[in-house]
Amino acid sequence: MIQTPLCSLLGIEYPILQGGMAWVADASLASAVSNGGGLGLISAMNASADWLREEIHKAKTLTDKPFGVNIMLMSPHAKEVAKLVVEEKVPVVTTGAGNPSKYMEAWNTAGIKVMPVVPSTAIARRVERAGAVAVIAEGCESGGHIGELTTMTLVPQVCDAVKIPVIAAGGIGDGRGIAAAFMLGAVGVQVGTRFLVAKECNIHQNYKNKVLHARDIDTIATGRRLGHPVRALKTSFTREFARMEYDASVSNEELERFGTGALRLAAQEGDEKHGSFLAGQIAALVTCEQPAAEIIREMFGQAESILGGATKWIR
Ligand code: TUI
Repeated sequence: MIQTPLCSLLGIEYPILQGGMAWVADASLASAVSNGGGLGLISAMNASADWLREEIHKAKTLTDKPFGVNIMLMSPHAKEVAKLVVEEKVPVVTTGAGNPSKYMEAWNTAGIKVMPVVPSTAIARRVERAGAVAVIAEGCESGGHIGELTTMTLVPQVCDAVKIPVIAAGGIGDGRGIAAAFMLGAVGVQVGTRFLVAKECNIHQNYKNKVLHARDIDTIATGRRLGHPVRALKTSFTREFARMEYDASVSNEELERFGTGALRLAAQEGDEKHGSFLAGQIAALVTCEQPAAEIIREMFGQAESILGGATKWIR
């Protein structure tokens, strides 16, 4: 059994968090991951506080284990959602796509454990000073909004930069990734892409099929021109987005408009033409739909046998 300080910090059995994937991570997926011994998270994405309140209530009926909320800081509703997690006594908040420092005092006063996703050592230090209990160092192998550094380079540097525990994210899809994360100094992992095909994940079957059939080079990062690169599976949508990005006659506003609504179209409608199917570079390793609990057990079983044999090269 693999137990790290993250398990006691969060009251979980396996040191694994489910990524707070927009339009994907609802009460169904989050409660399944929590029931499976990890920490499930509901994504607040761009949704209103009313939507999130309902999902939190739903999750409370589906699990008696701890679960958290991921707050996407670029959301127009970030402020109201930040208040709601206090009212609802959500035990854990992860944040993404920005600096959460202005909310941290209120969250810490409420006893919420805050674990921001960080793409660099500077931001890791900043959120540690603001009161984060841990940081999630996310490399650019991951799906969605990404930074510049890979998991392999970011995780050890963040471990050296802060005293709080570090969770590794980006490119972790099986037990080998978990074992590697521990070698880099992390006390746990965050996994997104592998949970896209969890049985309890309610995305459109087209989305799941795309992940199940992806090859190693089937993701692309677009949107660098707008200051927020996003990794997704290659589709006619990403090809057109990439073309527009390099076309000087297309304005930033047009480009933003072209991308609006694309996450929902992928997740809910399975729209291959207009949807943005966010996924990480590990998608090719994901080959079957499974219950979330089975994904967790399988990943940690593999990690245990790798770590158990880790001394085989030492003479
Ligand atoms: O947030 C994510 N992944 C996401 S958010 C998302 S929704 C979205 N839709 C359209 C455009 C952009 C996002 C889809 N995927 N991952 C965590 C993450 N956070 N990656 C990078 C960061 C990050 C970036 C900058 C965290 C902090 C940060 O700080 C900047 C600053 O100046 O403090």
